[in-house]
Amino acid sequence: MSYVDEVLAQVAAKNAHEPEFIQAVTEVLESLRMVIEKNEDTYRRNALLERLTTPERCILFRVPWVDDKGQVQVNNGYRVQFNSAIGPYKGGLRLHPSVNLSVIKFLGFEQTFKNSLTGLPIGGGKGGSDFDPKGKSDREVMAFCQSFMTELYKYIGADTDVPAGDIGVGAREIGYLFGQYKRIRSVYEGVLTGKGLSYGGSLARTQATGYGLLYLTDELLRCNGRSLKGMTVAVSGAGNVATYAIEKAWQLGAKPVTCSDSSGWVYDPDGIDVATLIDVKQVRRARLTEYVSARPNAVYHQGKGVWSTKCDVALPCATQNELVLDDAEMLAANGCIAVVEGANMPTTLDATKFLQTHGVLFCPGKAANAGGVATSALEMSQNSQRLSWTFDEVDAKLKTIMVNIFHNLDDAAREYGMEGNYVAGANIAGFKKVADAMNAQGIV
Ligand code: NDP
Ligand code: 2IT
Repeated sequence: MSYVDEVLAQVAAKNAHEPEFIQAVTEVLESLRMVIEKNEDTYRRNALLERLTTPERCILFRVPWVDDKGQVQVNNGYRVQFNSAIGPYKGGLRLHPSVNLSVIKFLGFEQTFKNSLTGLPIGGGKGGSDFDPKGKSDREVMAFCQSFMTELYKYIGADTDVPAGDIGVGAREIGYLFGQYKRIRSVYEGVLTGKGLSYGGSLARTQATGYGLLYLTDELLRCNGRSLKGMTVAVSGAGNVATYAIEKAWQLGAKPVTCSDSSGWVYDPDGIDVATLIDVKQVRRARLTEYVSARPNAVYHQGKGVWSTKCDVALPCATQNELVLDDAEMLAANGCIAVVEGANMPTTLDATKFLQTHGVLFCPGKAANAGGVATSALEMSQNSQRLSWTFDEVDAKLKTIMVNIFHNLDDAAREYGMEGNYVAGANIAGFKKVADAMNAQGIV
């Protein structure tokens, strides 16, 4: 049996109850076959793949907090410190009822490769809780965040592990988490990113994931003889990534026509209005039905269905496994030319394969959404320097990083005779730097 197959079988057996983690590992290891085969004996002897697929540390903890009725609630807290070969652990915190160890491990594993692709010195980590911020008062969210940090602070620090936002964690939650860390540790340091601008945040971090997604999409299309100008774009999600992807799509001459949340989706024939979307989702924290009330031509559909929209480019920006084989078939049949992932692992393995074999350009999230964490690393640099850069400076660095990421994937795929396979390109380019660093640091 090849070394890759041996490790895949081991990972599946050892993590049998963790489907998302097995899915992420399968995607990566399958596309590393050619790289591994070149050095199979050394890698096997050093158990490189076993080490790469086993988190350095998983921290699981109880998060008790008191709700507005005086009732004590208990949630599960997680921080998976996956790989610190190239820098301190770095990755977001997710607050969503679907969070479990499998989800956090898959995200931490992906983050390791993504962070490597940014070219910046950050290792991979992820955390979160099954706490649902929806429908909670500000006080309840604060109580949860303070309790979560009261345990988490023991394991993090500006040079150790630097969490940030993800689903359900935005400026409000980062503020409460930062306040509690500072209170307990009496240290004012860049221990979290995505901070508010008045206490060490970076300009353009809020926009970075969505903007970066579009910078990469623009370069991908340009290098394939196309352009975003005049294209119709279907976007899923209505949160941080989706909102600023929609904003940048407009700025680059495209027309974004959809967005979605966990209840339903919107088609706006005039294009999604960013100000209305921000008012509904960020200011009022309301459902997308409110968007349609403000935009008479827009149509609201209950449930799933965003990928049935005729579009040139599809940008899944909500959550994992939201674009399945049926969706891929519909997109291809409707003439979609590119699927670029804003979310982490939004496309299932069979849907990815279908798109790749039916002439649809496909770029995975670990490359396409890396602008968020890259800008987080820029926030860390600014905090260390005790300086802050202008919006345009950060945005220009972000754009350069995204264009470089695309060319790294493209070059890596070509080097191994898989031109246009950006999944393989991303995994190979991300893997090489981490593997080099792990080899250099001995058996740890
Ligand atoms: P937000 O919480 O801001 O928004 C998430 C959006 O996705 C919301 O519209 C939410 O709907 C929807 N959503 C979440 N879970 C589900 C679900 N299970 N089913 C259907 N819809 C769902 O999160 P972000 O925009 O920050 O994150 C979106 C994706 O991008 C995630 O995969 C995240 O890991 C990834 N990502 C985020 C980065 C960042 O910087 N924030 C960086 C890189 C990747 P509702 O409003 O109903 O909750
Ligand atoms: O998935 C991701 O890359 C993020 N949620 C952002 C992580 C970060 O540290 O900014």
